[in-house]
Amino acid sequence: MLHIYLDPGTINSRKVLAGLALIGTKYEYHFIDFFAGAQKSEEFKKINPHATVPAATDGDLVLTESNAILQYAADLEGNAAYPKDLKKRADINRWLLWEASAWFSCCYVYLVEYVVKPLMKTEPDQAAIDAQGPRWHQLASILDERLSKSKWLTGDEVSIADLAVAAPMHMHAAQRLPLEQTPHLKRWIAEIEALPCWQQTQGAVDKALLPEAANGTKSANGTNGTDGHKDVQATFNYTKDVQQPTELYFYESDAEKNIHEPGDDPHEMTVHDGWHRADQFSVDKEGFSLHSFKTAYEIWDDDTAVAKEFYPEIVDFLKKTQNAKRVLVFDHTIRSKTNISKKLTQETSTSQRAPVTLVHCDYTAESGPLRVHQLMGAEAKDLLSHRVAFFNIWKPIRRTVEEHPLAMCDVTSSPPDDFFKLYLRYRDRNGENYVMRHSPAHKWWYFPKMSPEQVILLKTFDSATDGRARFVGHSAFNDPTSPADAPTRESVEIRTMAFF
Ligand SMILES: N[C@@H](CCC(=O)N[C@@H](CS)C(=O)NCC(=O)O)C(=O)O
Repeated sequence: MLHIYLDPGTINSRKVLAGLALIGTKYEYHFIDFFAGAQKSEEFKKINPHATVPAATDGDLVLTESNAILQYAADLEGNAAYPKDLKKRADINRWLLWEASAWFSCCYVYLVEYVVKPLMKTEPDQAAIDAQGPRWHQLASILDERLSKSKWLTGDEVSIADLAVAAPMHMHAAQRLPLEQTPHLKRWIAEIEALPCWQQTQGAVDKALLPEAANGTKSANGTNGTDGHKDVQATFNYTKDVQQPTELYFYESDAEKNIHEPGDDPHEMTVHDGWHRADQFSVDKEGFSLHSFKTAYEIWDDDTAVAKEFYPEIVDFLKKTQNAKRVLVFDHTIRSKTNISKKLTQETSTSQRAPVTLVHCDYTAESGPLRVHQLMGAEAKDLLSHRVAFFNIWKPIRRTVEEHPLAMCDVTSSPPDDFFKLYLRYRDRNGENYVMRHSPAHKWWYFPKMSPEQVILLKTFDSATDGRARFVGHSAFNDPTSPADAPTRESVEIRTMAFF
């Protein structure tokens, strides 16, 4: 009888458990509490002198390598997950060796920094993550290339190599693995996650590393709770829906007196840390999504250069990720240190502004189409006869965001009725935004410590009225857990319209 000694919350243990479930091996299970250090006990070291999990025994055979346990178990049963054909087997073996010698250690850095450290209430080491980035991309691109050729790593059948290689990325959302540039790898890991053997073993992993997700419990306010999530309480400036119109003037005028200004209804709300399900948000459902985004472009104080050199990257990105036929980038705003003292309504400031701490959405059902007419002239009518959507791309610049992060109000928690108009009065024209009335049902999300290699996509208008998200409320907020000496948040927001 095969005996296995492991803690299902660790990468290599989970690999073995999922593998044995795939193969259908019978075994006797011995829990070794990794998080309590039981692998280092004298008693366990008699079985595995390396003091690591997993280990397996079968009579006098002792195996202390997860991949060797998979090979042995598959051979015990004579299983298709480890075929006897020499060439197929050699191909599987080389992936098993590659995983143990290269892939595991690379993915492990992300697990330690983004999952384990928050669990232990210590800060991730950004330098360690940055140092691993190029290696991760190099290794992931090799996997991606392989997976562009077949459904599974070694052909049409799932093998133990698939489970071995998937295990180091088993928390890929919480690990913040940048999967955007490797679409085949992303497709494959989703297929792994649909396997019954993987699903059966997910609960134990979540329980060990993401107790909040597993139990549905809330973390303590403002702390990195024992769950590894950084949910915080923060004030959001909603607007009272009064009889008179809500307005903002961007120039001095007598009419400005006695107006109803937005942001007069602050409420304390919970903001949920979205990292544990970062790749599951969608612009069509929650109204926003998170993507990795690499650019060499860096000159943010030259508007002409931004438009000429950076806008085309955004056009490409939206065409690829949203399947848009045509994309127009029409505006951008830099929120930076030098702009922090600028008033929201400062008439002369256009591309350089301070973060907005007002719950709002940039367009309304009327101002969206109007903007298409203003910018697309004679083509507008035809373009508007098909679907048009506006996306804001929000990207940290220069450094990781340490304060005033951006939060999004999940569209599934904010029905259209929660939005009403804010009239923007300019000297030469009127504009419209939506502001929001408060509701305790609103669910807020943010991605703490976003890096310049990540972007949030916000849907600010959609002409489609088929039930998909059309307007996402959002706001910068004062994160009470930001260190007092945190460097000022610097970001760029790019406004676009996409034609389908
Ligand atoms: N190459 C070994 C690695 C086993 C290993 O390093 N396991 C980790 C848990 S995933 C461990 O037990 N580490 C010991 C420790 O951190 O004290 C295998 O694949 O089984």
